[in-house]
Amino acid sequence: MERYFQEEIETASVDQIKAMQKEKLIKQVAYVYKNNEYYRKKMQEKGVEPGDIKELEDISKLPFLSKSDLREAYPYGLLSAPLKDCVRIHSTSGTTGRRVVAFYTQHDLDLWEECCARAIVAAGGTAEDVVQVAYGYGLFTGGAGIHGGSHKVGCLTLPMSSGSTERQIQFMRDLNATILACTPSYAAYIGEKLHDMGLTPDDIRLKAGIFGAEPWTEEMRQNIERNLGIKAYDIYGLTEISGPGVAFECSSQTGMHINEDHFLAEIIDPDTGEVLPEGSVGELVFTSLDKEAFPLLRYRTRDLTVIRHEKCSCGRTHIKMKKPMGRSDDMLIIRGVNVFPSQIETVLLKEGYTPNYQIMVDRIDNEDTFDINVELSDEMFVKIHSNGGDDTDEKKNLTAAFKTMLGIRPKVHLLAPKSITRSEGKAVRVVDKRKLHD
Ligand code: DLL
Repeated sequence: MERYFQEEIETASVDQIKAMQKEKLIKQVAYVYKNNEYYRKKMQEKGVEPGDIKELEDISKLPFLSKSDLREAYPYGLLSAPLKDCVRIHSTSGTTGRRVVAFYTQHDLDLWEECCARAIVAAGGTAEDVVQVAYGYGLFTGGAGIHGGSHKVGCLTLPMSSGSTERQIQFMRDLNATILACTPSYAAYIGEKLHDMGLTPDDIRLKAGIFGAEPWTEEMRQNIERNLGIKAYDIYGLTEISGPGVAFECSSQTGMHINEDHFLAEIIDPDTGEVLPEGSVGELVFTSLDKEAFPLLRYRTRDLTVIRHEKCSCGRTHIKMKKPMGRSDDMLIIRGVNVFPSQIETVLLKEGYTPNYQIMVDRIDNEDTFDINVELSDEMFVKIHSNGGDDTDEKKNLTAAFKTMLGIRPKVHLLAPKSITRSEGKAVRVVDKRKLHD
């Protein structure tokens, strides 16, 4: 029987949810207008007042917020509650520009942790479970969010943080961890390490994994499920909106339910900003409905996905989003063609390679170069070397598979096992040297 953390709200009818969203939206807009000068100015510039928001559809009258607003308003400009009422900050691991800082009151932390608790229960978690949290702790939201959710469910929580992989496996075995929470790339690494230590999934007690914070493919899911002997669940979120648990996968694994009682989702055309009908691919935009410290309205995530209401076998009624296919700013344009790292991952795992790869892009003599470093498994390495080290056929076949998927031909390099640095957090898949020349 399906279990829920907050059954009444997780299975409420669509009409009930919409009515609740409308009431909360009206209140949240008035609250932000009153308490946040930065957004009030944006609304005034657009000629919108809180009184104009009477129906859910009126949300399209509100101005968007984007990462550049967050940078401009750093650190306190988008804070909507008195600093004395805030109890925590988290921050994103952005590589360029100023960091983004998000604030939380105790109410905001409770709301966020409840969302994470819903995700843990949807992955089969109960008070009997032992949750090993191997997301990073600190400014990153992964560790703290799942940790709080695990407490709310009443699980025994192992606050491991990421890294020290052998020690992770030792604790996993000694304390009989049943649920692992970390990035999918770290889960793949833990699976690999388990194998290297001469262990099999039978030597551990894990039953489920809650993996997110970066895009990962269905092929990667199967790889992790096999290597760890678990069912792997996806979880989505972003610091600006709270952290992990904005959306989470249930037993049907056909998309992630967005916690719609707290976060209102829209899909827009990333170029025009126009709201697209349900079922279209576009950029995901979130409006928080009941936060106090950092309630962003119409925040552009840059994540590309599809959202859809559909009857779900788990009984949850909240709208579902597909696995994001990547961020619009992760998309590479190489020789004029759009390339997502997830497409490379799909090809590699389908063709029997490891998910350890790196994409190298550069511009030489005004032309894009496109190289993919692919790491061989021990078995493949031995096979190639027993043939005298000639990997021409393997390279040819893999290059052809990439050409079919992408439409352009990369230069493939097959590397020895363990030559690509493993990730303990979000994997770095792309080295784009063209940016250095700009
Ligand atoms: O990654 C929060 C999180 C922690 C989510 C742990 C899930 C688990 P940020 O560091 O602010 O927050 O990065 C947010 O990561 O906009 C997406 O581009 C990407 N992302 C997060 N979850 C997924 C996922 C955390 N399941 C950014 N699939 C988001 C694909 C994801 N991309």
